[in-house]
Amino acid sequence: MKNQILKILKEEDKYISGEDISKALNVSRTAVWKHINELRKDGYTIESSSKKGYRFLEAPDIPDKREISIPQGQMIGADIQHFDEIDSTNNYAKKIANEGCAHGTVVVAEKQTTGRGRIGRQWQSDTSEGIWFSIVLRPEMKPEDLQVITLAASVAVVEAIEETLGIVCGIKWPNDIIIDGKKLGGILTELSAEPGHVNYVVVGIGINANQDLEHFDYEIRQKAISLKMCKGETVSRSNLLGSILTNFEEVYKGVLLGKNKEIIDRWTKYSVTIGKEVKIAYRNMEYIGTAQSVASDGRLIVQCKDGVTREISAGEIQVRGLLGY
Ligand code: BTX
Repeated sequence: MKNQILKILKEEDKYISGEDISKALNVSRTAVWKHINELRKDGYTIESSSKKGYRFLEAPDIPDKREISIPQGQMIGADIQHFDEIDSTNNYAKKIANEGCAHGTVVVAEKQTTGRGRIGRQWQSDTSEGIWFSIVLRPEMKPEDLQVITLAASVAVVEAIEETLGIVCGIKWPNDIIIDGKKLGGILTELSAEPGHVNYVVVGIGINANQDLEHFDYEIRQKAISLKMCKGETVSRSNLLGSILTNFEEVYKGVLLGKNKEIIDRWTKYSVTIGKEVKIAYRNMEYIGTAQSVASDGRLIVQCKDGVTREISAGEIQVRGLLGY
């Protein structure tokens, strides 16, 4: 009911009387008044006048389904579940995926208490200044072909940031979103699969949106950056998330159609890894070489100094730029 009232107020765009709202929704005027007060508690600015009724003024920047706009019929984000606080959106997404939630379900949280990076690392996400979310996918693909989904997700993110904010980011293979050599965001892809069959994939994405430098933990202050720090002003998390989900729908369809080359070309445009010297640490071995390109399955092709060309899969190794990013 609360959200129906909000919809009416937003559509009206001028004063509408409590009586008209109550008639439209077939509820009492007291109920309308109660729900309007709840919307105000949620952060909505709604003006009221004893003679004219209610008027919608401003929405809070909360990335939930009320404020994220995506095209009609889009599957990614058709169901958006928003939490004030959660352990990790990836954990919750995996739980509901196991319970059978729909392809494209999105889990967003204002704060994560145990946000995770790759290989057991922590992801600082204890503040609603970031965009922390996970997308559940049910691709009809073989497990070994999934790597390109992470690259597709980073394309969706960097293109959305460029389109909505005019900021051009870099991507460090496979999934670090970089600005000025500092980390703006990252992607943690997890899956449940059996031989030859994928049950689900969860793509977890974290983007630093509105933090000031001192809001980052001391240990990561030298290497973290936010969109606000770049732009010099607060950015709308709900706008950006809507744009990422819309881009992801498009790029994910490309994955299903086997348009890997097109996706990798788009990814390469933003790459800060290709052409650079990299150090690969893998099973107590270290190789140094030049990152040459990304294969159609998403693996990084490195021409190593020992004369061997190696194809590297995410999750197996760490790639570090020797001379920064
Ligand atoms: P990663 O393993 O590449 O990066 C983790 C490393 O990045 C940490 O060890 C730390 O040095 C640094 N770091 C931690 N927090 C931040 C931050 N806020 N900004 C910049 N650098 C940081 C990258 O892993 C993948 C991160 C995915 C996060 C999303 S959020 C939604 C979803 N839920 C969840 O638990 N994880 C994902």
